[in-house]
Amino acid sequence: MQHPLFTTPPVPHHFCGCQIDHRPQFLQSVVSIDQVDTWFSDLTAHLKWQQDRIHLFGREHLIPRLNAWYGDQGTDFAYSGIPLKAEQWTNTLTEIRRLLEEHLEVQLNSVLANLYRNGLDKMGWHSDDEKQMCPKSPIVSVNFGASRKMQFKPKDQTNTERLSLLLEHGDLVVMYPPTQEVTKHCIPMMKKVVEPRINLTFRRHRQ
Ligand SMILES: O=C(O)CCC(=O)C(=O)O
Repeated sequence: MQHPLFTTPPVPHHFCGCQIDHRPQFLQSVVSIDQVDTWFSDLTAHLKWQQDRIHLFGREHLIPRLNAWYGDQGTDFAYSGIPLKAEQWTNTLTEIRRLLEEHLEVQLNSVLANLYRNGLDKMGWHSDDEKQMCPKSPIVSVNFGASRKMQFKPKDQTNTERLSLLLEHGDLVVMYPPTQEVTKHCIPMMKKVVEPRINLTFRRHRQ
Protein backbone atom coordinates (compact mmCIF):
# COMPACT_ATOMS: atom_id res chain seq x y z
CA MET A 1 0.00 0.00 0.00
CA GLN A 2 1.42 3.40 -0.93
CA HIS A 3 0.92 6.21 1.58
CA PRO A 4 0.83 9.94 0.82
CA LEU A 5 3.46 12.11 2.49
CA PHE A 6 0.98 14.43 4.12
CA THR A 7 -1.85 13.38 6.36
CA THR A 8 -4.42 15.42 8.26
CA PRO A 9 -2.62 17.30 11.05
CA PRO A 10 -3.38 16.30 14.63
CA VAL A 11 -5.46 18.61 16.79
CA PRO A 12 -3.62 18.24 20.11
CA HIS A 13 -5.64 18.63 23.31
CA HIS A 14 -3.75 19.23 26.52
CA PHE A 15 -5.94 17.88 29.28
CA CYS A 16 -4.89 17.29 32.90
CA GLY A 17 -1.24 17.40 31.84
CA CYS A 18 -1.81 14.76 29.13
CA GLN A 19 -1.72 14.99 25.36
CA ILE A 20 -4.69 13.60 23.45
CA ASP A 21 -4.45 14.05 19.67
CA HIS A 22 -7.57 14.04 17.50
CA ARG A 23 -7.05 13.72 13.73
CA PRO A 24 -10.35 14.21 11.89
CA GLN A 25 -10.66 11.98 8.79
CA PHE A 26 -7.15 10.59 9.24
CA LEU A 27 -7.97 7.32 7.46
CA GLN A 28 -9.38 9.10 4.38
CA SER A 29 -6.13 11.07 4.18
CA VAL A 30 -3.96 7.94 4.02
CA VAL A 31 -6.17 5.60 1.98
CA SER A 32 -9.14 6.24 -0.30
CA ILE A 33 -12.63 7.03 1.01
CA ASP A 34 -13.82 3.80 -0.64
CA GLN A 35 -11.19 1.83 1.25
CA VAL A 36 -12.39 3.25 4.59
CA ASP A 37 -15.99 2.29 3.72
CA THR A 38 -14.87 -1.19 2.64
CA TRP A 39 -13.02 -1.66 5.94
CA PHE A 40 -16.15 -0.62 7.85
CA SER A 41 -18.28 -3.21 6.00
CA ASP A 42 -15.64 -5.90 6.42
CA LEU A 43 -15.23 -5.26 10.16
CA THR A 44 -19.01 -5.29 10.64
CA ALA A 45 -19.42 -8.56 8.78
CA HIS A 46 -16.32 -10.52 9.76
CA LEU A 47 -15.14 -9.74 13.28
CA LYS A 48 -16.18 -12.27 15.92
CA TRP A 49 -18.61 -9.97 17.70
CA GLN A 50 -19.95 -11.07 21.05
CA GLN A 51 -22.02 -9.47 23.78
CA ASP A 52 -20.34 -10.12 27.11
CA ARG A 53 -21.92 -10.20 30.55
CA ILE A 54 -20.60 -8.47 33.64
CA HIS A 55 -21.48 -8.87 37.30
CA LEU A 56 -22.48 -5.65 39.04
CA PHE A 57 -23.74 -5.55 42.61
CA GLY A 58 -24.49 -9.28 42.57
CA ARG A 59 -26.45 -9.18 39.29
CA GLU A 60 -25.47 -10.21 35.79
CA HIS A 61 -25.85 -7.64 32.99
CA LEU A 62 -25.28 -7.78 29.24
CA ILE A 63 -22.83 -5.03 28.33
CA PRO A 64 -24.44 -2.33 26.14
CA ARG A 65 -22.36 -2.99 22.99
CA LEU A 66 -20.66 -5.88 21.17
CA ASN A 67 -16.94 -6.45 21.27
CA ALA A 68 -14.12 -8.62 19.94
CA TRP A 69 -10.47 -8.97 20.98
CA TYR A 70 -7.61 -9.64 18.55
CA GLY A 71 -3.90 -9.82 19.23
CA ASP A 72 -0.53 -11.48 18.91
CA GLN A 73 0.15 -14.64 20.86
CA GLY A 74 0.31 -13.97 24.60
CA THR A 75 -2.10 -11.03 24.60
CA ASP A 76 -5.13 -12.67 26.21
CA PHE A 77 -6.86 -10.01 28.23
CA ALA A 78 -9.52 -9.43 30.88
CA TYR A 79 -11.52 -6.34 31.75
CA SER A 80 -14.29 -5.93 34.31
CA GLY A 81 -13.82 -9.62 35.07
CA ILE A 82 -14.48 -10.61 31.42
CA PRO A 83 -11.77 -12.91 30.04
CA LEU A 84 -11.00 -12.22 26.37
CA LYS A 85 -9.00 -14.74 24.38
CA ALA A 86 -7.06 -13.10 21.56
CA GLU A 87 -8.37 -14.11 18.14
CA GLN A 88 -5.97 -14.21 15.19
CA TRP A 89 -5.61 -10.96 13.25
CA THR A 90 -7.87 -10.61 10.21
CA ASN A 91 -6.39 -9.12 7.02
CA THR A 92 -8.29 -5.86 7.55
CA LEU A 93 -7.11 -5.48 11.15
CA THR A 94 -3.54 -6.25 10.06
CA GLU A 95 -3.68 -3.57 7.34
CA ILE A 96 -5.03 -0.95 9.75
CA ARG A 97 -2.51 -1.90 12.44
CA ARG A 98 0.43 -1.63 9.99
CA LEU A 99 -0.79 1.72 8.72
CA LEU A 100 -1.05 3.14 12.27
CA GLU A 101 2.34 1.71 13.27
CA GLU A 102 3.97 3.24 10.20
CA HIS A 103 2.39 6.69 10.53
CA LEU A 104 2.66 7.07 14.28
CA GLU A 105 5.95 5.17 14.73
CA VAL A 106 4.52 3.00 17.50
CA GLN A 107 4.29 -0.76 18.01
CA LEU A 108 0.85 -2.22 18.62
CA ASN A 109 0.11 -5.87 19.35
CA SER A 110 -3.57 -6.06 20.27
CA VAL A 111 -6.90 -4.41 19.57
CA LEU A 112 -10.26 -4.20 21.30
CA ALA A 113 -13.01 -3.76 18.72
CA ASN A 114 -16.28 -2.21 19.93
CA LEU A 115 -19.52 -2.22 17.95
CA TYR A 116 -22.14 0.30 19.09
CA ARG A 117 -25.28 -0.91 17.31
CA ASN A 118 -26.98 2.48 17.67
CA GLY A 119 -27.00 5.46 20.04
CA LEU A 120 -28.37 3.38 22.92
CA ASP A 121 -25.13 1.40 23.07
CA LYS A 122 -22.46 3.09 25.18
CA MET A 123 -19.34 2.64 27.31
CA GLY A 124 -19.16 3.87 30.89
CA TRP A 125 -16.37 5.87 32.55
CA HIS A 126 -13.15 3.86 32.73
CA SER A 127 -9.45 4.05 31.93
CA ASP A 128 -7.38 1.56 29.97
CA ASP A 129 -4.89 1.13 32.78
CA GLU A 130 -4.86 -2.66 33.10
CA LYS A 131 -1.58 -4.11 34.34
CA GLN A 132 -1.15 -6.09 31.11
CA MET A 133 -0.71 -2.85 29.08
CA CYS A 134 2.66 -1.18 28.49
CA PRO A 135 2.24 2.09 30.40
CA LYS A 136 4.69 3.94 28.10
CA SER A 137 2.80 3.17 24.91
CA PRO A 138 -0.01 5.40 23.58
CA ILE A 139 -3.46 3.96 22.98
CA VAL A 140 -4.51 4.53 19.40
CA SER A 141 -8.11 4.37 18.26
CA VAL A 142 -9.85 4.66 14.90
CA ASN A 143 -13.54 5.18 14.22
CA PHE A 144 -15.98 4.01 11.58
CA GLY A 145 -19.64 4.82 10.97
CA ALA A 146 -21.86 6.98 13.17
CA SER A 147 -20.46 10.09 14.87
CA ARG A 148 -20.30 9.71 18.63
CA LYS A 149 -18.99 11.80 21.50
CA MET A 150 -16.01 10.69 23.56
CA GLN A 151 -15.74 12.41 26.93
CA PHE A 152 -12.79 12.71 29.30
CA LYS A 153 -12.65 13.63 32.98
CA PRO A 154 -9.85 13.64 35.57
CA LYS A 155 -9.63 10.80 38.10
CA ASP A 156 -9.18 13.51 40.71
CA GLN A 157 -12.80 14.19 41.66
CA THR A 158 -12.00 17.69 42.93
CA ASN A 159 -11.00 18.72 39.40
CA THR A 160 -14.00 19.79 37.27
CA GLU A 161 -12.16 20.00 33.91
CA ARG A 162 -13.86 18.12 31.07
CA LEU A 163 -13.00 17.37 27.43
CA SER A 164 -15.48 16.25 24.78
CA LEU A 165 -14.51 15.14 21.26
CA LEU A 166 -16.93 14.39 18.43
CA LEU A 167 -15.51 11.35 16.65
CA GLU A 168 -16.53 10.77 13.05
CA HIS A 169 -15.98 8.19 10.29
CA GLY A 170 -12.24 7.82 9.70
CA ASP A 171 -11.11 9.86 12.73
CA LEU A 172 -8.05 8.89 14.75
CA VAL A 173 -7.46 9.52 18.46
CA VAL A 174 -4.09 9.02 20.15
CA MET A 175 -4.03 9.02 23.95
CA TYR A 176 -0.44 9.50 25.12
CA PRO A 177 0.76 8.46 28.58
CA PRO A 178 -0.12 9.33 31.30
CA THR A 179 -3.71 9.77 30.00
CA GLN A 180 -4.82 6.39 31.40
CA GLU A 181 -3.15 7.07 34.74
CA VAL A 182 -4.83 10.39 35.44
CA THR A 183 -8.06 10.49 33.43
CA LYS A 184 -11.12 8.39 32.59
CA HIS A 185 -13.11 8.37 29.36
CA CYS A 186 -16.54 7.22 28.23
CA ILE A 187 -18.85 6.99 25.22
CA PRO A 188 -22.21 8.35 26.39
CA MET A 189 -25.56 7.26 25.02
CA MET A 190 -26.85 9.46 22.16
CA LYS A 191 -30.47 8.43 21.72
CA LYS A 192 -30.93 10.15 18.35
CA VAL A 193 -28.18 8.11 16.69
CA VAL A 194 -29.65 5.20 14.72
CA GLU A 195 -26.57 4.11 12.76
CA PRO A 196 -23.88 1.73 14.04
CA ARG A 197 -20.35 2.76 14.94
CA ILE A 198 -17.19 0.67 15.21
CA ASN A 199 -14.20 1.75 17.27
CA LEU A 200 -10.87 -0.09 17.16
CA THR A 201 -8.67 0.61 20.17
CA PHE A 202 -5.13 -0.57 19.47
CA ARG A 203 -2.81 -1.16 22.39
CA ARG A 204 0.64 -2.43 23.27
CA HIS A 205 0.29 -5.35 25.62
CA ARG A 206 3.15 -6.71 27.74
CA GLN A 207 3.87 -10.23 26.44
O1 LIG B 1 -15.48 3.62 21.54
C1 LIG B 1 -14.57 4.36 21.86
O2 LIG B 1 -14.22 5.33 21.19
C2 LIG B 1 -13.84 4.13 23.17
C3 LIG B 1 -13.49 2.71 23.41
C4 LIG B 1 -12.81 2.53 24.73
O3 LIG B 1 -12.84 3.39 25.57
C5 LIG B 1 -12.09 1.30 25.01
O4 LIG B 1 -12.05 0.40 24.16
O5 LIG B 1 -11.53 1.20 26.13
